[in-house]
Amino acid sequence: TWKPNPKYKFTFGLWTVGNVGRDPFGLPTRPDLSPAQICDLVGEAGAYGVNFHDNDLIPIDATAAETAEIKRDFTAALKRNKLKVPMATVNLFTEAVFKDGAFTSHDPAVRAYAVQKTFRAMDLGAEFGAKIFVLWGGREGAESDAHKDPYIAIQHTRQAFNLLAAYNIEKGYGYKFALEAKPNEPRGHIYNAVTGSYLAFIQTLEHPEMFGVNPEVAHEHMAGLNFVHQIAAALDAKKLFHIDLNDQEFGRYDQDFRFGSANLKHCFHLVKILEDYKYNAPRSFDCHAYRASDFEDLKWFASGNMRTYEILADKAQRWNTDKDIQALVKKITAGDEKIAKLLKSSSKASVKSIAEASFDRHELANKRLPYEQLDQLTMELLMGVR
Ligand code: GCO
Ligand code: MN
Ligand code: MN
Ligand code: MN
Repeated sequence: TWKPNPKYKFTFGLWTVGNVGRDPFGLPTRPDLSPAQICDLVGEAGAYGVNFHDNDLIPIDATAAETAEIKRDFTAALKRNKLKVPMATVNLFTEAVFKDGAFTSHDPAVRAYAVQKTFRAMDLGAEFGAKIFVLWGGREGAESDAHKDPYIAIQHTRQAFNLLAAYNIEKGYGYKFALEAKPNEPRGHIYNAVTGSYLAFIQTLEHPEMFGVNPEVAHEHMAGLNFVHQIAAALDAKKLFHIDLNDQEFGRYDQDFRFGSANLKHCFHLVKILEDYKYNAPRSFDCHAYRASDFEDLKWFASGNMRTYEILADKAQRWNTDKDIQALVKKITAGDEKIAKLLKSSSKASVKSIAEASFDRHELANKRLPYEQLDQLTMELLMGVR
């Protein structure tokens, strides 16, 4: 049971399952896996596909011969595991040249190099059929605003995104760019810190239709925000091009835990909104196994992410069909249909009717909202006793 259903398009970044357990304080605890070994692991677990940064697949200093061999091995591994590559991205954070950002570096040559590196990552992704290109501004930020003018940084970001869109058109790649916000880490402050910032920023680009967002659970939780509400905004804007699923204790360092392992209730509501509104792009797990885990445990990590999603999708469906829960939902959402209709229109007639209507606020306040009951039933469903 809970075998991954391809309809969910579960994917893993090569860097997620391939994470070797290095952290700022400690050395790796697991051996390096090749891209092909990662494909075998997630393929065995039943994933739909894998994603990569340019340099997860091809080391930055690889020779032409090495590159060709890696591509050959990777292609074979994709094939034997029936894996797709729906998304590709670019590493603009590891190399020292990006120590003060890529698209927002002071140095125009660094900015141009970052754009060129992204062009090449787009070429690489296209070779493997990727149609979504994620842009996460790893080091686009500052520790102090004395260092960089944030107003100019926004303009530099726009210049880069416009160039990427132009390249996408010129090459006919048909990419949709998915912008990923993160509030802090690895910089003290990061520009476009939350998903909502990008939703607004997209409208200022030369090709807004090409750009959407790639929200990540942990990133909004690091900022203490409600992730599900960010997803609602992205869905409403028709801009949810991709999603990074993982988990994270609120307010802590960047933990990248297995999906659903820390905030099950939030994850339930997340799965519910994705399923209710028929999100249809890949569900990508951007997390890594605990540092203490070994290769065997990695398999639990990989399948655990997908199992939790499917179990929560099942719970969401039960919630939508649970008689007691739905009776409560019906009660709390019921209201005067004629007034609801007025509110839907901003016509002169609607404005006039609303302006002239009479309301009894005391009577309106009397409506019962049995929220304790509804939340408890929700929790009991989640705890498995309904
Ligand atoms: C992080 C980020 C990254 C990005 C990835 C794709 O916290 O490290 O979430 O994992 O998603 O680099 O661009
Ligand atoms: Mn992250
Ligand atoms: Mn991370
Ligand atoms: Mn991410």
